[in-house]
Amino acid sequence: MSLQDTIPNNVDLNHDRRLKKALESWQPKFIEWWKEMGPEGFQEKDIYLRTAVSVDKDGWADYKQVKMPDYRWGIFLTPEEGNRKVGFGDMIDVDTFDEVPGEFRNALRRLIVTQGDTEPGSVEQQRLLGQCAPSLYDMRNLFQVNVEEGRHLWAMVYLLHRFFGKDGRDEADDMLERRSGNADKPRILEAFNQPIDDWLSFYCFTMFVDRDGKFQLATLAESGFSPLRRSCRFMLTEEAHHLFVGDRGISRVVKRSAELTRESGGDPYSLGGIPLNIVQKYINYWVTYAMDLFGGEISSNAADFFAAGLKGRYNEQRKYKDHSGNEGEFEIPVVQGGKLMPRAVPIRNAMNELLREEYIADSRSAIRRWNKIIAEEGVDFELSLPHKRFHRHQGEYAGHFFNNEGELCTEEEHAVLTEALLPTEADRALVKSLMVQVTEPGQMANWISPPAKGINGMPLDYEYVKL
Ligand code: BYC
Ligand code: FE
Ligand code: FE
Repeated sequence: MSLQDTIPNNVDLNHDRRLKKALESWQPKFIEWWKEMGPEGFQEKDIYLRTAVSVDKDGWADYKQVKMPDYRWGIFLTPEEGNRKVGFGDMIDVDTFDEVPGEFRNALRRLIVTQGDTEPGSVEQQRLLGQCAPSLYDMRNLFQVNVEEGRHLWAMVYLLHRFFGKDGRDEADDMLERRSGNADKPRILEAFNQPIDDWLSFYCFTMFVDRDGKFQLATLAESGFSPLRRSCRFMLTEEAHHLFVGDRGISRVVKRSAELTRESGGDPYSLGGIPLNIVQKYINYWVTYAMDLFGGEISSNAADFFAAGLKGRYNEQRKYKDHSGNEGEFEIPVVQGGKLMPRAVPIRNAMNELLREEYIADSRSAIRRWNKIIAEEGVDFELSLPHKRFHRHQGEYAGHFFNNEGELCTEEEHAVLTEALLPTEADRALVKSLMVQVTEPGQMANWISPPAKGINGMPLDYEYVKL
């Protein structure tokens, strides 16, 4: 573990001088990008942040007040485990690879670049949110998420520099060139080009888009390419906090909205709260973009990744007996002659859909918890997940129109549904009108209820950001 180095790491950078030099020349470009595209207006403030300082199960994190540009972005891989065999695909029981096999070079590079590109994308999307944070507690959580997404970029850039030579260095530079939402050089995946300019969007994003991160990272954490597997394992420990921020954020909004719905007799906005049907629309919006992130329902890319032992299934080792992925088929409805018809697809080609199903099940359990909160307030309203075919831009269902029951519909019907089920300009304006920055320690904006407790055992009214 080299924590004092300019780049904290547990990959023995000191013994690879060329790599170290290459990363040290990328570092100032990263910092420049961070200052330009990271959280606006808070770079010189002291923030109570957690920094990764080791990969031990207990106590890998150090909490203290730091300025974001001084955050110790480092390279951390979980330790090599005992069993060092590829766990699935065509190479089961072959030794895991510590170097990139030539025939998988392009596939691996694509996976790493796609993963890496999301990280700075999310930081860019969230850069103005500090200015309307509902509390110092939330503001700090936002910045914590942001610095960790920055570290996730470092994790992927390390792999690019270490294993992909000049191509890898070029890709690492391009990560700092693309920009969320930019027409000429957008981020690769569409969810990372959608604006996030209010906190309801932020919570939905960390709940539902970071959750795609959890599932994608989990499949890469099964990878036969050891450095990728070990990088993603450690990223997952940080990801848990991002999901916490999203899940609890929505819980707190839902609780406050339900309270104000009850108190106002059905018009929470009159008391400064967000109507629950608007919360539902925001959920629909972000979940449908998250559905796209799993890629095509039927994908030869996914089959190739699996065959090569690069990207497994969720909980591949724990959940499945057959790891070849050659047994059985998965039925996927496809559009044929204007109708939805079942098609039996070999499991390997259905990997994206299997993962999407895992994601849906995970998200459903959160929806159930939120509905309990609403019921406890005595309000008659139920949240739900949108149908996986509704409002899709990628895969089998893109280019067709589906209603929220998953049935084909006409373009006109779809336009009406879009208006009813996705945030309108007026909805967005309403939410935005409630976004006011609250800077008094311990105080909350009126539209959200307080969290159950503070961070790392600190009181709720601790000054998490010193303004
Ligand atoms: N937008 O065979 P297909 C996270 C492209 S989130 C735009 O259907 P495949 C985070 C696709 O690239 C986790 N393009 O899909 C969260 C392909 O293009 P080419 C991110 C898309 O390849 C919050 C074509 O369509 N990690 O970490 O099986 C904050 C056909 O592709 C989209 C990963 O995604 C889209 N949504 O699967 C911060 C893991 N979907 O090759 C961070 C790495 C597909 O024809 N990536 N396309 O030009 C992958 O595993 C796969 O690339 C995907 C796509 C699952 C994304
Ligand atoms: Fe991340
Ligand atoms: Fe994340």
